[in-house]
Amino acid sequence: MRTDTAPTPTLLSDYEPPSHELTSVYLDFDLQPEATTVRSKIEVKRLRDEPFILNGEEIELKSVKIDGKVLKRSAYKLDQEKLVLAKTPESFTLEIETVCNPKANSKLMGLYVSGGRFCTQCEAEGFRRITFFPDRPDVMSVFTVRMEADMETYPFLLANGNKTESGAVGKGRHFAVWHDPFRKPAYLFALVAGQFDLLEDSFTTMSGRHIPLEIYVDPGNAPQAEYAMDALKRSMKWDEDAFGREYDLDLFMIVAVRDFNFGAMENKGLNIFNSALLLADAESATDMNFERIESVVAHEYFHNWTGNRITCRDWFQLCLKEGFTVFRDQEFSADQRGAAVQRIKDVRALRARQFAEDAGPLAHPVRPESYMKIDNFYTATVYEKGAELIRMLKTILGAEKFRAGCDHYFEKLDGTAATIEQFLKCFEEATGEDLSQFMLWYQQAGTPILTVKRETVVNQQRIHFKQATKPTPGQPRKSPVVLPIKWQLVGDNGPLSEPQLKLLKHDATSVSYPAITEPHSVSVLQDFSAPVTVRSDATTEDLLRLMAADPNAFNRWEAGQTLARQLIASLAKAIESGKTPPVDKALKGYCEALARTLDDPKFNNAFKALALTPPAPMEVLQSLDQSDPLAVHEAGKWLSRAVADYLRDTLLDRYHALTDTGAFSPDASSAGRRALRNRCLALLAARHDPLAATLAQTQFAEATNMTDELSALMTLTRLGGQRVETTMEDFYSKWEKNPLVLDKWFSVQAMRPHAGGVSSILRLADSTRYERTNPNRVRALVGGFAMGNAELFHKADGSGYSFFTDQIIDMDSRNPQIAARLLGAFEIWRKLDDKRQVMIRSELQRVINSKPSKNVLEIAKKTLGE
Ligand code: B3K
Ligand code: ZN
Repeated sequence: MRTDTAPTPTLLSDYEPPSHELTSVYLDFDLQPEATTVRSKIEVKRLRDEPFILNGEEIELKSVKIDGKVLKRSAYKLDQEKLVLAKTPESFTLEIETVCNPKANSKLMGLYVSGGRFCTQCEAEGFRRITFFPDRPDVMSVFTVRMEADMETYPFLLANGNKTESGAVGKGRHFAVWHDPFRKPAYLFALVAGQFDLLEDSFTTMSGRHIPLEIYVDPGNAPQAEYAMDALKRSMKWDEDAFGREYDLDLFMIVAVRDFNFGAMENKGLNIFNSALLLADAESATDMNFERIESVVAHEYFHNWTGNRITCRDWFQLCLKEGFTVFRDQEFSADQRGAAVQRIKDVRALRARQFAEDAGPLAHPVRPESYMKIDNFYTATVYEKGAELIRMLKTILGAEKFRAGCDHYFEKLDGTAATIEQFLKCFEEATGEDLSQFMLWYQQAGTPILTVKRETVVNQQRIHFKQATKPTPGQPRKSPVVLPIKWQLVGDNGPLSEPQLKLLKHDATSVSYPAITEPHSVSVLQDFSAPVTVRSDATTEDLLRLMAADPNAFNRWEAGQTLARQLIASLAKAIESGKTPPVDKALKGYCEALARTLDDPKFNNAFKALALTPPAPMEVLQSLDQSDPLAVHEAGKWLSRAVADYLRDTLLDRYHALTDTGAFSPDASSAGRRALRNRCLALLAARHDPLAATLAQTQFAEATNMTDELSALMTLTRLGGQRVETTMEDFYSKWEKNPLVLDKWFSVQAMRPHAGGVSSILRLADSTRYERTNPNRVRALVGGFAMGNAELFHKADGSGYSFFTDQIIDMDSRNPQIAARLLGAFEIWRKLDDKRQVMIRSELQRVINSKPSKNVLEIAKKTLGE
């Protein structure tokens, strides 16, 4: 929708309970790609004497009936966004007939066509694009759905719940009726119709119920769904063991589609997935793909309890379901793949996306208080920081009390649409703890800075902890939050104390311990016990000691990252002022510590690969004041080169020793081995080792799995040279028929250095190979470029910014959600040098002048600070 006037925000403080209750909803779909008729029959009870508001967008209203009587046009108000019935009886039957055009639905919200199949996406506000309805999560009802479609083109007709009827209706058409006995909000509605291959399995629940499991995929792809099926069964079992949660319906279905705005959707009993997060086999999917599939399958399944049975009262409470469910999927992955490695990966992602958001113009609380478009609030803050809050709750309460709180929550609020206040109250009731201060974490934006200082007082040593949070948009003053700090003393040979937990509730606190003569350091915030930035007085010597001896694997990794961040920051300064970076003691110590980690049998390969991966340059940029992003990028490369020079022989040795000889397995240990081996290759390439190109070329030619093939390809593109173009084309021809692998090809193209500069990316966007209507393809090219190609995106002449803006404006005309999300790449602008700030501001103004959608307008204005 194009807007000329400033749209009004929705406020949490304006919340009013629904005026009408829906006893039951019956929907009848006559499915035709260009004109689908939807007839609804809803039993309504009036709760308050107020107008009944039904949302509706881009659908054609044919008729409205109350208790069987057609309403005259004067009996209701209708505009672009809603249908209002000013006066209604106390209880009545409402019948509405509408027509929509699924084929023309390029926003991919509501009912649309993907690859010739009908599918839906209703969260957050897509149901209103199907029929007029009180489209808000606190209006829950029992749904029955009948659909009718051409039998040959659409042999499978699916919806939520259980199938109660089906059959032929003549003229080559058939029908099915589905009934979902669980009350649910409209955003969990789903319908699918089309031709699929079906992968079947089953799961027996803890009470002995036999649940058929069905995964629907494009014809020919069933074997690629086997890993997802296995992950589903493991998730179902895990939720029973870890949270006592059993599946409820008689059937669980997943459908994979190619055109999807995000990863997947937890519709009751009928999850719909982006095929990129469901399909995998050794040849076409990387280990990272397998890992993501496992966690997203689990995430959507876990929503059945945290999201579906207990849903959100309003969209401000989104973190109630998302934060909790991300926490649950992280715990699941930790159990499946190893806790330390999982924690490191989760924290890396948090720092890269959420910390950046919290420090920039789009910062908002985990529970926001105002929005223009709720689609813009499916953010790293709501999801990832939301999960950190649940993790802290568990740390503060302890595992047993946390579980008691969860059990109480599931029992007390089952079947309701709840708030964060109600959620926390359940934990207070179950444990007797006072969580009033904890609520602040949900209300206050910004990443707290935790300052740690040591002091020796006579024969006591003290550690002082202090917290402060910088102002964020709309929140100039911050209060202290309750901060769980896990800490431990570490000597050269390991721990000198047990791990301790200190709660910092005010601005400052301290802990003390008897003086120790032995040299030692403090390992602070073990396992990242709170989502904060640590500023400590730890010296290089402390960090090196922790890298060598911290018993907490996460903090061992963290010490290396802290040191690397400091090194990159000072290298960047040197580069920016035209000096040659010095090779100092810290750098040497860092390299030696990495060498020891690489040799340490206590750590697995996955951990070692992470230890050898320095922080992303953009993460370092966050901690600096207005810098040249390319200098930081150069500094990152310089550090990798220095590490590779130091470790050269070991890297080469490991590269060969870790070569796989057996059959492919996606398990954590095999994936860890491949990760470390490919990390060794990338480091050798970073020093432009003459051997690296040969190794990468051979690996590319001989790879039997996508992880190795793609890593080799990326290494070759970084090394450059004449062979890159032909290798890229070889990869293209090999995978031409597989759209998921072609997405990978596009992202490698988007992220690689191009001699032709930004115009090479423009050529890709203009080529017939590019599908501008497909979100995965757009994310691969435009997202890959903005987030993964610092050299071209931040090019000093501004050509990267200008290309990016053109793409956003173009995308916005079709799919505002995707355009708005990609536009987030500009949120970094205040961290950049003056020249780049001016260029990005003018690009954002260009976006605003293009009369964008509400989604894009909100992000552009907020990014500019308006
Ligand atoms: N709940 C969906 C996300 C919907 C996004 C709507 N803009 C997937 C998930 O988080 O599980
Ligand atoms: Zn979710």
